[in-house]
Amino acid sequence: MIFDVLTLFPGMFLGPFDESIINRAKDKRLIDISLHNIRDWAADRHQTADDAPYGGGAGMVMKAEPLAACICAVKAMRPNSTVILTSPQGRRLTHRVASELSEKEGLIIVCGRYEGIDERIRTLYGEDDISLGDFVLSGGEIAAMAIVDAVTRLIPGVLGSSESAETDSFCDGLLEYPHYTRPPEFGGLAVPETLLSGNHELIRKWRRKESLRKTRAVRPDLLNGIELTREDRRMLAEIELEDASAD
Ligand code: 9D3
Repeated sequence: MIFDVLTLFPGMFLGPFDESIINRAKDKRLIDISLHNIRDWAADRHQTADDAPYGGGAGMVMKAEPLAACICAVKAMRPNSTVILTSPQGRRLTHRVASELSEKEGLIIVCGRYEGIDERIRTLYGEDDISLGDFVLSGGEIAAMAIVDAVTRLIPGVLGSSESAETDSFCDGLLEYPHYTRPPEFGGLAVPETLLSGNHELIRKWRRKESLRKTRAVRPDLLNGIELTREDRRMLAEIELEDASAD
C-alpha cells in the first residue's frame, strides 16, 4: 500500500510513523508513506494556500489551485491510488471503513485545514471523505495519521499471527473484557479468581460475560448491531440483576 499525504504541515508527521508496527511495515516494504507540502504548489511569491470565503464569514478556505496542482502531480505518479479527503463532513472512520480502504492499491490523503477546502476540489478529485467523529480538530493531519495506522494494521503480513487474531476478535462487535497481568494483587485489588484457575472454558465464559457487561455499560448501541447467542442473552440477564443490585 502506497500512502501519499498532502498537508500544509508535513512536520507533524515526523515521528508518528517511525515507531513500532508502522515502521516495521515500512522496513518490510508492505507500505510506503510519502509526504507532500501543498504550499510547494502555490504559484505566487508568498506561496499562498488559503483565502477568504466567498459570501463572507469567519475563517479562511484552502485555495483550489495549489491543492489541484499537488493532487494532479501525485496522481500522475500513482494512477491507481484513491483520493481521500479528511473533513468534519466525512463518513466516520470505523473498522469497516479501514478494512475497505485496505483493499486499495494506494491512498492519496488530503489533510483539510482552516474552515475547509474549496468545494470544487471535492467535486473534481475527492473519491472519499473521512472524519474521525463529532468533535473539532485543528485539521486533517491527525485523521490522516489514524487512517494510515488503522489501514496498515489490516494489510496481510503487517501483524504477527497472534496480533492479527486480536484484530479478528474486534470484529465480533463487542468491547473487550478487562486485562490483568502480574502481580496477583495490586493497590488492594486482586485479579479475578477465574483467570488464575487454569480452567479455559470458565475463563472463556468469564471474558465473554465481562465483554457484554462493559459493552452494555459504555456502548449499548453495539449490542443492537450484532447477533447474540442464547448464552449471551443469559449472561446479559445475569448482568442486569448483578449491576442493578450493585448500585
Ligand atoms: C466554525 C466551524 N467549524 C467547527 C465545526 C468547522 C470546522 C472546520 C474545519 C472545524 C474543524 C475543522 C478542521 N477539522 C478537520 O479538518 C478535520 C476533522 C475534525 O475537525 N473532526 C473530526 N475529524 C476530522 S477530519 C478533518
